[in-house]
Amino acid sequence: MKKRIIPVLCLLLLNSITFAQQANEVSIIPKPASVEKGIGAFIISKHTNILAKGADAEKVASMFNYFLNKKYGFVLKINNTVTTNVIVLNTTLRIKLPYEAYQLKVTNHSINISGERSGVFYGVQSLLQLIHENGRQLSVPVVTIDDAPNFAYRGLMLDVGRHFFDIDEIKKILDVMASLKLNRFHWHLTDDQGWRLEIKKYPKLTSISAWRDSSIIGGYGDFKPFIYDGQRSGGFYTQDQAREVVKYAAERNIVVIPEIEMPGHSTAVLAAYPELGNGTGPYKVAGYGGVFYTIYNPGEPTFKFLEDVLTEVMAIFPSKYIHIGGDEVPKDEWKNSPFAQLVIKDNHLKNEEELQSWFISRIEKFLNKNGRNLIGWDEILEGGLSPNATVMSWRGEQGGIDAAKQGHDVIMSPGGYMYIDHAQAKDHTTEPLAIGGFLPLDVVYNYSPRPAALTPDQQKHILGVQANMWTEYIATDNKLEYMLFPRVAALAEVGWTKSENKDYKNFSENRLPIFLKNLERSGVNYRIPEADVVINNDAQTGRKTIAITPFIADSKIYYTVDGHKADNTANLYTSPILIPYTNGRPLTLKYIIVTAGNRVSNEFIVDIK
Ligand code: TNX
Repeated sequence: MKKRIIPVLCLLLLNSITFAQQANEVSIIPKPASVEKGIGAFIISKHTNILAKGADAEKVASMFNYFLNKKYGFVLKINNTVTTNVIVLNTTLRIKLPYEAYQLKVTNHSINISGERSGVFYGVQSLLQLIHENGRQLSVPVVTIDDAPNFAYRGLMLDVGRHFFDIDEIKKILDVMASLKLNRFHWHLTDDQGWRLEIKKYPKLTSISAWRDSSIIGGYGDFKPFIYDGQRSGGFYTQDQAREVVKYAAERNIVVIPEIEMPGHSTAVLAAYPELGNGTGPYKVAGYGGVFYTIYNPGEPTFKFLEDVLTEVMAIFPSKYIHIGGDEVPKDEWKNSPFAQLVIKDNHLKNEEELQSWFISRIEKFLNKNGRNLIGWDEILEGGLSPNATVMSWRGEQGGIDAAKQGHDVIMSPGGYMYIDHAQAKDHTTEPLAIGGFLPLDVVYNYSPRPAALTPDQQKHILGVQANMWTEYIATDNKLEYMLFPRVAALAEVGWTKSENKDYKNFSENRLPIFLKNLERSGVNYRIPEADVVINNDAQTGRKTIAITPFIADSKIYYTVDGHKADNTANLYTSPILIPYTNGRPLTLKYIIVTAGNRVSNEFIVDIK
């Protein structure tokens, strides 16, 4: 008898644990435009086939198998004759859907996804998120989804100049980006602290500029004077590796936009080619972050160098856009340089701002001549915008607003909403070292990239949105992923989902937990969000209670209220905590969250008043 009760109990327990993921649940990030739920489910078995209609569909079918295999360890047969128990990928619709839009129809007998290649790929990503695992069975709820993006440009920038991340890590991030329907990977390849791309014509860029001999420990303000670790670090991508990343991204509907910084943030180049500076050397690859005075001189050899570099860059990256930086350029060196002053005079420029603008316009002409468009940070507005430039607005939205009013395209990436290098808690002592600031998940989520200050016509210039990951304080893959997730999931919904369909509560409470479980399963690190902590009056005892609800329902909470550290030796939370008699003295709740997969959160600290 006893023997039978235990499995039944286990089943019941399992059942309640997986409650949030019941077979009829539709949990997709970013939230689709329209979802109509039906009754029943399609069961994916080993006998299920993929039917690919169209050459593009065949390519998507193999990507579908890539993701299936990664998550569940099997692939489906691609078979063009079957009619039942089939997943149809169709890129041959006569009435074409717009780019990236798709229709996904799940019945009890078949699944149909149609659109153009990009759309079918995204339909597959939605399907992957719809799959529920019940024991060894995979089921997909009956549903009809019609979906299309709100913005064409949905980007993530990664700074590999400050710290180098290898291509395996880049690919890992590209996989998550694809699942979130993000389609632009802005690769910040050069900075004062490192040059990361092999350039055949200038080998010293990788033998010298790619390496710093030391880095400061702690944050910029932690030790004055700085304390250095004395560790050489750096790295670079070969052109073959960069091409591999471009291909890998393209298979996932992601365009890689390379950034080559100029005329500032270029100290690492000057360390190898000091003749491109303003005579203020010797230069050294920087060992700390910040804004550096050492910039390129505006001479012909500099343009020759940059055009040579960009020529190799364009041969690797087919992207229509090439990012040329342009941010944070102190003009002091140009003010003090007789040569730079001569260039100003010869070209009838008013000042150093106009010299920068002249500099960028020359580069723009070169890119345009080669069929490419220039993107720059919003400082490129100063001294006049190059005629065809697209502006990435980071110092708030104003740069973007000004540029759109002048008829230029804009990507919104304002610091207050999209700088995911900022800390994820107000109390920095509970977080790993970050650059500072405070950018919680809900602030990212609630950002809307179409400023009300623009007319509907001007708003058409807002191509989309991007979050930026600057890495001066991020040296490990684990920390990079911790800073990226879950905020990048919020970014995805900002870029894809129409404002009227956005709802933070639904995102964070219903869908995010499932997304985080999937991340955990694919070995991606993330920050475990704070639990919901609510103080209530207990009707029975008349005493106050603290209720703690973690985002991920089957996690454990360990807590203290006596001021001591919360770790796995602390009290296990099972039901609301009765607040002790304090005679008016303040108490502090400390708790940690441990997920079912044994990931441990930071210690969270809440004052109880
Ligand atoms: C500003 S945003 C920078 C970066 C820093 C970042 C730190 C921008 C175009 N430039 O060089 O890493 O702030 O948040």
